Amino acid sequence: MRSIEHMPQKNKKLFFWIAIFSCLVSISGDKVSASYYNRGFFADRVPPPQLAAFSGVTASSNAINLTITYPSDTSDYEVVKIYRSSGSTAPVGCNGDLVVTLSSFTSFVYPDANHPENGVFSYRACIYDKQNNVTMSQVAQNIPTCSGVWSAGFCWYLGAAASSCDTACSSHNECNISGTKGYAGSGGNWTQCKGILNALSVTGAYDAGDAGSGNAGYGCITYYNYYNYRITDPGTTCSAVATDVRRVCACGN
Ligand SMILES: [Ca+2]
Repeated sequence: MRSIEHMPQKNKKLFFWIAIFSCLVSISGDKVSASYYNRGFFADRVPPPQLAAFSGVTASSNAINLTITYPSDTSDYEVVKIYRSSGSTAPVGCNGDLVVTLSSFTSFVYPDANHPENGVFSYRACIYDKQNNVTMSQVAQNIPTCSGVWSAGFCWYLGAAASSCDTACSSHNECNISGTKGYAGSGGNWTQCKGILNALSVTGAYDAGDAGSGNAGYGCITYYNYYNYRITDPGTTCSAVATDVRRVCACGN
């Protein structure tokens, strides 16, 4: 067989164009190019396919069930990491608290029982392939149940007179100290306390604002229909009982 150098000029050109055409054919077909990727002929720069579905729901006290539905083809999946953020703002990128790392891909319900408090949590799955290409999933968010008044990420109740928040929340999945103290009580501010009082339809009473020490840890309260105020010190507790006043309590649901 003659080498290329000894071909007539016409044959060289034909040989050249056949070679170019063959290359184009082999890299244009999806299947062909995928097999080249898989064999490592080219670096895989194609991120894995999206999850088919991703959702969350409050299941029980401090437990959120995440339903993870995989696409029909997970051959490009190497690992799936699920991240969580507190509140309704989703994790930005693949950051936040790592909830779980998954390496087998059968659709299932993952119970997240390690989140810090009741309330809204947002989740995002990051799907990696072998080359570390990543696809960020849809955002999943638990939908909290609240029989009281939902505001600022907490479920609020107005306790009865001479009732602690532990009592007010006894049939509502416990007193939530992050809301009771941290948002409306001693850890929050008067504007937030007043906002929740208004949300609870406590109107017509005089807004006395912040009040100092000397009382137990009542936090945000209304003194019947005369005064609304916030005890700033000592720190608000769930157990404090305030004679003659009604406490603002964040509960679990
Ligand atoms: Ca890939």
